Amino acid sequence: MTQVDVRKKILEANEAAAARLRTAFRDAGTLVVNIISSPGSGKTTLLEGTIRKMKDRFRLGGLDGDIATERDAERLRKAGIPARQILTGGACHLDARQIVSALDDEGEQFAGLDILFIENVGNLICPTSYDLGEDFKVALLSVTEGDDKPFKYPAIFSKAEVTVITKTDLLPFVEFDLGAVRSELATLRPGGTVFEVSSKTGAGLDAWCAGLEERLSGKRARPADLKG
Ligand SMILES: Nc1nc2c(ncn2[C@@H]2O[C@H](COP(=O)(O)OP(=O)(O)OP(=O)(O)O)[C@@H](O)[C@H]2O)c(=O)[nH]1
Ligand SMILES: [Mg+2]
Repeated sequence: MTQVDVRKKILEANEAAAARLRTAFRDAGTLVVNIISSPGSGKTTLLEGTIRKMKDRFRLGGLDGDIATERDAERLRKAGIPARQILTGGACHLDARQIVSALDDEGEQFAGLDILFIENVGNLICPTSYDLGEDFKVALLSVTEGDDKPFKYPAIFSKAEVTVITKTDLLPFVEFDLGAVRSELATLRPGGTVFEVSSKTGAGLDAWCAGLEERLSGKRARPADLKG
């Protein structure tokens, strides 16, 4: 079997598991958000801020993919939601079967959530190809990474329905052309949504949370035969 055949088989198995997850999430009315970015762009910090704003009104849960350490799941638990770390043993992305087994292990804690956040392994390339049964992918781009990232890593920014530009409090200190980034994102993902957020100052967090609420209501309002 060639390398191409093996990769195809892996992706097909992932698609099958993701389709089963999507059906289960649809039946449960859970909105699932797959968050992807380079290491250190601010995924966990954005989730901590989101949890502070939403946890009193919504049942939230988190799955955190990492190569090593329980640190991110601990941070989310400390912020007040059930969270589980998935250690990938060196792999640079999460796959749908890991999500299935994490949810099987967690049982009740993760049943009937309003929103499940999946923080993928910090990487702009590998997680792009793996469907986790999510409603949509969110790409984060911090202003400290450089404004060339959507040009250099177009696949993730075209697959993500939502891009969050993070660490905007640092804009005065770095060279980052917001206009050029927004225009490239519009080309890569026409009709996509872009939020600008600083988890440090809280700027933009309300709009991001309102976007999540809107998506959750939209998912639950859709007639059963159109849900997917
Ligand atoms: N100034 C500033 N720093 C931030 C902001 N958001 C996150 N940080 C800092 O950026 C660093 C990385 O943040 P994390 O949230 O851990 O990043 P991450 O994407 O979860 O990282 P990995 O899980 O390792 O991929 C931390 O030192 C945060 O305090 C922000 O809005 N402004
Ligand atoms: Mg993290």
